[in-house]
Amino acid sequence: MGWHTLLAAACCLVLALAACFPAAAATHRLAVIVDTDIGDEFDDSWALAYLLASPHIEVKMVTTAAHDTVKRAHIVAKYLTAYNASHIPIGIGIQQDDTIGPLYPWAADFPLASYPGGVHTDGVAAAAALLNASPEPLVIVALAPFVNLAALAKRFPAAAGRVTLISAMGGSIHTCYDGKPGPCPEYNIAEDVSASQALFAQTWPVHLAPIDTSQSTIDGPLFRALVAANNTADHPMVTTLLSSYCFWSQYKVCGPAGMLCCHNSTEDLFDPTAVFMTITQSGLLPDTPGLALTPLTLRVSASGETLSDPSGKLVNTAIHWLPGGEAWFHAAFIDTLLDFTT
Ligand SMILES: [Ca+2]
Repeated sequence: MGWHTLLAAACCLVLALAACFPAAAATHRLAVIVDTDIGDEFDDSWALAYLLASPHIEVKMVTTAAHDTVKRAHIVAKYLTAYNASHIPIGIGIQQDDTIGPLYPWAADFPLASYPGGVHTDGVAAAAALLNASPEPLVIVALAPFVNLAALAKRFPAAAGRVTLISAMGGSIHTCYDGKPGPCPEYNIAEDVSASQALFAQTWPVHLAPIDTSQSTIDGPLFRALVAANNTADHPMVTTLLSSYCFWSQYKVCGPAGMLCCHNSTEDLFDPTAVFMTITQSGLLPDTPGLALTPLTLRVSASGETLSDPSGKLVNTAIHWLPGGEAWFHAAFIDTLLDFTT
């Protein structure tokens, strides 16, 4: 019995879902560009793995966004190489300063210059060239402050016009962090308000996964399935993820048993929720319980709130889970990581 079958059976049992997973094989894949600020919070690392492991997604390029985008490119290159995906080009986004999170030393010595897929020093121009040349529609999965996307719209409007969808983590509608009442300034929106306002000024369709639905963690049997796969030959993705997660969390220990926190649960899964939204809204997984997208007209305030405004931008916003949707997401996320083989 394979991991997929095992976990599907387990999740059916644990979560009392009527049926767990559709067939993993996909006849068509959604082509995406991923824009990420990987290296700060760990959810980008989970999200990048989820995108690469999903049979429904084809990653065409990864661009790095916000603060030190060169250092982020080292992290992306190390992950893509570990996942046997080093054919995917990397675009270095707009460098703002040398700020980077705790994951960077994990990848600091990775040789960018010899990365097989190529590293573009002007990642915004590279994304524009890809958009112009692509024979298929491209979705941008936006997991970071919108610095690069605002630059894309300003510098390359024709290419920006070819974006079929921005599928983003961002915003706060009714709920703020840790269940507090919203709206409030959410990081991806508020970090660069002018960029977010520029994003909202474009005509491109936007799907948004706000804090309302995207702050959750996984622990318990599902997370233990990941830990059980750690350091096994069949699961190099899980092994890479957990080793980098433990590095990021500085090998902190939780509880009296001396367990590493990184072997106990995920951190908040903001960005993976946006990936789940991207997959389930693609039409490639009909009849999947997931996120209910509600058309809202929103504007970005000067302080970075996403406020209802009749004259604002129409944004399909994931403010509710369908019944069973969040449990389905958690199980499908873990299962996808476990099913991945290089
Ligand atoms: Ca992010």
